[in-house]
Amino acid sequence: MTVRVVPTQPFPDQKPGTSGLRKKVPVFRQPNYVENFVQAIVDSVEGREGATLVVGGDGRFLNREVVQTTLRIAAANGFSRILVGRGGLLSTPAASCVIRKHGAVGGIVLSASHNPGGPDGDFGIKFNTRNGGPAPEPVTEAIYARARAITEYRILDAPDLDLDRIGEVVLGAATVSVIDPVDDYAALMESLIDFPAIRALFAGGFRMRFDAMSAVTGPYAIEILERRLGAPAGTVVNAEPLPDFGGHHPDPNPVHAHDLMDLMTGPDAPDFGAASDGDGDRNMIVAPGLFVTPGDSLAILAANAHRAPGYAAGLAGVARSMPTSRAVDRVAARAGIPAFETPTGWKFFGNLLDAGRITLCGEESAGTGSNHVREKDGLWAVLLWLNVLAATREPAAGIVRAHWRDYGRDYYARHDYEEVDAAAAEGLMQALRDRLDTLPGQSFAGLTVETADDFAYTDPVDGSVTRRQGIRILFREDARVVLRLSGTGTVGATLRVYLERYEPDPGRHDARTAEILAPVVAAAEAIADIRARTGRDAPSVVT
Ligand code: VG1
Ligand code: CO
Repeated sequence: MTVRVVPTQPFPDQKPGTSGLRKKVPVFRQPNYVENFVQAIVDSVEGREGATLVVGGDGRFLNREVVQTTLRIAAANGFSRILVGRGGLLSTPAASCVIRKHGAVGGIVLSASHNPGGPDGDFGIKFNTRNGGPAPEPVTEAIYARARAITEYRILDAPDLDLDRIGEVVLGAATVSVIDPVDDYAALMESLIDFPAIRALFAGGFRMRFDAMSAVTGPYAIEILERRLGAPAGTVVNAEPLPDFGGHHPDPNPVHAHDLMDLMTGPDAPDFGAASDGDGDRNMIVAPGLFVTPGDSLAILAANAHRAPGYAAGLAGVARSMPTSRAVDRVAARAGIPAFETPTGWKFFGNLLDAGRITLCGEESAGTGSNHVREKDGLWAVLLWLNVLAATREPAAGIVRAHWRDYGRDYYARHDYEEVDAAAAEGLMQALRDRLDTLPGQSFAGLTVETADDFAYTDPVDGSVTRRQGIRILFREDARVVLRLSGTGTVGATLRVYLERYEPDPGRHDARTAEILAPVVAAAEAIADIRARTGRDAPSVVT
């Protein structure tokens, strides 16, 4: 097999965002587009000569083709061992697990996460480093710089490999191992979570539904929930990964997982409901009649993690992304452990996890995780919840309500304005930045601004500074508005408005979120002029 050196021209738009390079499928189908970016990644991997690389994706449209291309480029660029999930599949957390367990120098993960797939949907390529986590900014910057200057790529002339059979194949100077995508991950879960207790729970008649949303977690959930934990067949629905996710938006929230919501709010609700996203790193938790916000879920897991064997020693600390509700901070304060506030995106948790400063962390966007891997992990969160349910034998909704009574309730919602004109969205943010200093002391819709700033983060481990991560407006009434632009959208700009209000009084924990947040919504509108600037009367999605 010969290595071909192919001349190419750079594409100017290969800049990784919050989570890798994400574009519409037709963009990735341009000749050399994939090859350029994969070569740019490979060029930025130090010590690749003789090293191990992990490759896999969420099974969406283009997954198989891009896996084949990636294998051929990796084999032509010095890697000696390449691990790839059978069928080209690996969930994001499983990829992180495999990288760590097998001492790989990194991994190339093909996914656009919760974005829709199919010929007109989205595709994505991201790089994870040797700790198993998303590449930090200096690495993504290096990849982008390389992609802008690329003049050639190296690729092996070889036929497609059979990805459906477990085993080893020689590819040029490299060996490709097709591995079971679930094995290592399931073993890790079994080492952290009390499987016997959960098995006893299911044996006692406990029922749940896990909606894999026709995405990558299906095989993982079937193996772990149904086979190893004894949940009845049919517990996992939409379990087969489909290239277009059955035409759905594989985003586990009350809007896109409405079948699950209907079931859980109806008369036949099982004891527990959960869902995961396209690449398996997000989770949604629903108790009968009660959606658990990701911020509450993080706080509840932090307060109860010691019930699972992997966390019996307690937590070193916790972290949340800045727009995530402050519920977990209250748990940390009571436990006397540090709580960190980071910019949006899992890569910012990496240093804290590596340094042992935190054990658990999470984001409002349905991401929860721990130091077991370096990605957020959907199924892990579901298993930790099941562990808590099995250990306490309390109903899920009861656990949530007791938590509110104990710590107070953080009412929370996110309003997304999708596919807004990019210049208008930038204009809105800039106008806000320009008047931040004038806001404190002013009142809007009955709320008085206490502080307002543009969030900047100094990493406590390496001292690096990341600026302009979103506008925070804190009100005296213990309410907060955060505004930022998405770094994962693929069309125009997406404005995210995060709204929250803390309510300590248990007598007021049963109100509708929209009602409690109405003044906060009105204040955000008054301050940011959202309607006029975006030309939208209402958000595209409220979660
Ligand atoms: C969104 C979420 C963020 C998450 C990111 C990747 O980013 O807000 O919390 O880390 O998606 O998640 P943005 O920049 O669009 O707000 V996933 O499940 O795509 O790996
Ligand atoms: Co995801």
